[in-house]
Amino acid sequence: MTKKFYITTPIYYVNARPHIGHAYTTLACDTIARRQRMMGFDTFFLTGTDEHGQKIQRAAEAAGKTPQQLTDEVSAEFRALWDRMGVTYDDYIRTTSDRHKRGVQELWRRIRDNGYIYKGSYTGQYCVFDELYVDVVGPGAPCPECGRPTETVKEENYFFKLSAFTEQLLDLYTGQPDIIRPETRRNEVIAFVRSGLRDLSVSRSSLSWGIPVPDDPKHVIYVWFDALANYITALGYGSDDDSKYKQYWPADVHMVGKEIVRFHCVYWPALLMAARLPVPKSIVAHGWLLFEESKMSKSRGNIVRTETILDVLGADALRYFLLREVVFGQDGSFSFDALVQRYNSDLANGLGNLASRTLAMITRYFKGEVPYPSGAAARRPADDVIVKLAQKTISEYHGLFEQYQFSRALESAWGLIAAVDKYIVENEPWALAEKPDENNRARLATVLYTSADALRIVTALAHPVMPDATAKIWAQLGLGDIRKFPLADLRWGQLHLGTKLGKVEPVFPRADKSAVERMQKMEEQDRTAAVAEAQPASTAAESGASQAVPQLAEPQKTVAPIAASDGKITIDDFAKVELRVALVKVAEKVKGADKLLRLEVDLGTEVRQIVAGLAEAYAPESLIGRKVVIVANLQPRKLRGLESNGMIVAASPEDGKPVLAGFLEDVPIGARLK
Ligand code: ME8
Repeated sequence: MTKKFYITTPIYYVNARPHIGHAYTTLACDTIARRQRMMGFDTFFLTGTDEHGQKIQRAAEAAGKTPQQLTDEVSAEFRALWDRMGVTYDDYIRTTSDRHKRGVQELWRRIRDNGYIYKGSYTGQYCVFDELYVDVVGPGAPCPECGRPTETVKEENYFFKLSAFTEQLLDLYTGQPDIIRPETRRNEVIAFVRSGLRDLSVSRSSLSWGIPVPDDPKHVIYVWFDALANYITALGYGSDDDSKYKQYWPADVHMVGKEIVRFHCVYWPALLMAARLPVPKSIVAHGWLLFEESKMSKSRGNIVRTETILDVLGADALRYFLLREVVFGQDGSFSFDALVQRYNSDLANGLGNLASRTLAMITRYFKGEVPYPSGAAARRPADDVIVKLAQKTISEYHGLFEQYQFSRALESAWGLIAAVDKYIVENEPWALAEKPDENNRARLATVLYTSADALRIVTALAHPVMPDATAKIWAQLGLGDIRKFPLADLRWGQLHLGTKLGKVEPVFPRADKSAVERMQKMEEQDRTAAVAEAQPASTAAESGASQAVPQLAEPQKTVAPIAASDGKITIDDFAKVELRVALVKVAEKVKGADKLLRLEVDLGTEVRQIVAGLAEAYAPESLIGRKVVIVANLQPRKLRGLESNGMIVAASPEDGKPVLAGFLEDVPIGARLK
């Protein structure tokens, strides 16, 4: 009987566009799914989007859209990107779909009917960014997960009896030791559970953008309860046809980033236990992709778009880079320089060069038909070294891949490429071809067969990582459709005598220096375009050091003026400027700059760093705890090496000091000015 394999990505929030952090998880899952299919598993690969909750509702408000409009747009954007990259997902779940809503409500009823949901009221802190109840800190305190300020929530809620599952969870982690990987994450989770679990609030009554609680529609189901359930609702749980649920659940792998381990390793298994459903077999957590030393994320404004890399180097290059460069489980840095360097050294000069030189020589010396080593006389020990190394590489690669050690697996395969390159140089097939007596001919056949079979082996192993390029090399080797190759049977010597090669063409053209510049430029242009879309020309002006102070200076050259010819703007133009109330949490002088203060301001959904030209008018301490107005959708920029993410609004008298805009009545933080 064919074994099944079910793998999932997190479902991504639709408050922001996809970036290569999201692509990292999705591509890792796609690689695993492709490999499992080649290994003969009946594989199901799920991805999708997480579309409910306060974070999305606020993002929609900020964008001047309904939540449904925003989620439709951004969810489609994620999906289009995965399609463009050829991601082989089997289903795409959206949490606003009816099938999902039905399944979530069914799960709720089941847990409730089993006695694990009760009504209570919650007074405490909530982190909107993480959609997390934080009941261990006081009002205004930062979220222990992300450091952003929390909001006080006081509302009637339903609670899930999480505390009842402490022992069962600990037994699960012991009885199923591989359930959480890597080990460091497992230890963190165990320590968290041992420290004692409190019951979890699982509904919101001050929010409408969510799935109604069955039999009490004043409440909506907590967004993480809703989101986690996607892993079963996508399989038809709670619907008339749950055949896929029966076939594929429990999941073999939930792949997640390290920041959402607790939701997946504590809350999710406990919810399933409460519903008396099987728990997942494993949750695998990877580290973060960093850009300029900090986590790539929209709120930090340091994202790299996947599209830029696809346009310049293609999907295979990105896939290879992410899996080869980043040690899976740990954080890894992304840079365009490193990407291009890896591309040239490992793909253009490595696999690409081995393929083109080997196949070109077979074409030239053997009329494009695979020759076969003839007789012991033509063999040398060097040939056996390659054969042995290839055999060792196959088993090593499989072993490492199964342990999610993608980087080491690829390193091992590329070790074989390097050995074959050296073998070709040392055995000089071109010299053998020049004196074509019988011995040399046999030797030439052996050298080229050995090289070609090693190339075939690396190509098969690398296929799940680089599906397009390897499919081309496979076809050039005359072997047909690589996806049909049973990877579990990969052995030395499966390349048959007389196999007719396909048309030999280079697969990885070398990238020159301009590739880096082009990608950097594309990213800059994208950011500028986003600003142009969001900013009227008159407010786009900020002059260098005094970013906090709006002054009517020259508009940035790249920003298209959108004011009408009479100098007036329309209400739509104004609506593009996102003015919001923010609370100053931190204020300090910027070293070596008389006018500048570095501020951290809380927007309710996030904390931003803003560098403002206020130092001559305000002492830093006097600003802490003060509510200010900020332009929240300004393109980030660097001032004195510090990133400034927004602009503080102040009146700017001709010859006087700036005076901050403020309010006479109290206003909630995050409120929009319009
Ligand atoms: O957390 N480096 O969604 P999300 C590596 N909706 N991976 C990154 C990354 C980075 N810089 N940035 C994002 C949510 N990711 C919830 C999940 S699941 C039931 C609900 C990847 O849009 C990584 O997989 O914030 C991370 O866990 C996920 O995107 C977070 O996506």
